[in-house]
Parts: sequence; structure tokens; C-alpha cells
Amino acid sequence: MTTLVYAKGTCAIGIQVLLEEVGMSYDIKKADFSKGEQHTPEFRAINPKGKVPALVRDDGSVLTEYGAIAMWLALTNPDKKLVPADPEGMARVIEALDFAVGTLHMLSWRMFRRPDAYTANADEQAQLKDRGRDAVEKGLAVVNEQLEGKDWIAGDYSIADSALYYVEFWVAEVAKWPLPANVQKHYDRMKQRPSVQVSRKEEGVA
Ligand SMILES: N[C@@H](CCC(=O)N[C@@H](CS)C(=O)NCC(=O)O)C(=O)O
Repeated sequence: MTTLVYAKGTCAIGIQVLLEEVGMSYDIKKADFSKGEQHTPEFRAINPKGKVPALVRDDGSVLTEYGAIAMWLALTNPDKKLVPADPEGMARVIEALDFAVGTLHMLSWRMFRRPDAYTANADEQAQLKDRGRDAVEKGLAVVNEQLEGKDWIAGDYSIADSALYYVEFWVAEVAKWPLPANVQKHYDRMKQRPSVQVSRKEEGVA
């Protein structure tokens, strides 16, 4: 059985969405980050990086990193068409996925959400939070333009939409900042998908 190593309110929600999309049966192994469970020897034995998502596959091997897990799920379930087969289409999906994970999440949101990871100084943390919010908003403004007249971020629905979704989730449900109009429409569209409804139930949000 495939196991998704998960923590509430994290980017692992996007991988649950994809597991639902491909129709794979899976278990969820939850780590409570408020108790620092990502630092326990048991967790580190699964993922030495101390992060979620991690996917423990049928053969016991562990795959980490959002993009790698998402791409593996897409490529092993080609009938679900979660990545295009043509080079241009696939490159565009990776471009959008990487912007969501690398820039919106890791560079921008993390600066807002985890300023303590960068400095212990309270004034500097306040500055980082401001800069993080600014970076998230600038990034979403770019996404907003890319979504003009489009339902999905890179061609047809793809793994990139799942990554954008978890960032939207944080902005809308955690920070409670307004999303730009096209991004809000994308978020609403995602919420219509049964896969996302399963994830939202898991997260306890409507
Ligand atoms: N580059 C990793 C990032 C994963 C990541 O940062 N996960 C966060 C949750 S969204 C985490 O596990 N944080 C735990 C910690 O920093 O202690 C990926 O794409 O999967």
C-alpha cells in the first residue's frame, strides 16, 4: 500500500489531491508538526529531510520533493493525462509547477510564515514577514496574468494546478488575504474537483 506522509495544512495537501486524481489507494501517515514530530528518529527514518510530503510506495521506497512525487504520479498513470506528452506542453507544466513550489512556496510564503528560520531577531522577523507577503503578492500577480482567459495554469488540468492550489489554500484559508480575481476563480474551480473536496474534508475546511 502506498503511504502519504502528511502534516495538516502543509503542501502535502496537493499530493493528496493528486493521489485522488489518479485513483490510487493509499494510507495517510500524519506527523504533528506542532509537536515537532518531523524531527523524531521515526520520521527521519522515513525522510531524513524532516519534511512532508513523502510518498512510501508499494515496494517500500520513499520519494520526496513535491515536483518529483507529482511527476511520478502523473507518469505512472498516463491515462489521467496530468502532464502533456509533448515537450513544449511538459516544459510549460514544469515551468508553472516550479514557480508555485520554488518561488511562491519556498522563497515567498516561507519567508512570511517561518521568519524564525532566518533570524532570531524580532524586528528582522517582522521585516521578513512583510517582504514575504510582498513576494507572495507579486508572484500571484504574475499567475493572475497567466490565468487570464484560462481555466488551468498550463494548458489542460495538470500537476501544476495542484501546486498552485496548495499556495492558494494558504493565502485564502491561513493568511486570509484576498486572491487576485483570476487566481480566485482558479481556486474556486479547484474546489469543484472531487479530489480537492476529499483533501478539504481531511483538512476540515468547507
Ligand atoms: N522542497 C520540498 C519542500 C517541502 C517542505 O518544505 N515541506 C514543509 C511543509 S509545507 C515541511 O515539511 N516543513 C517542516 C519543517 O520545515 O520542519 C518539497 O517540494 O516537497
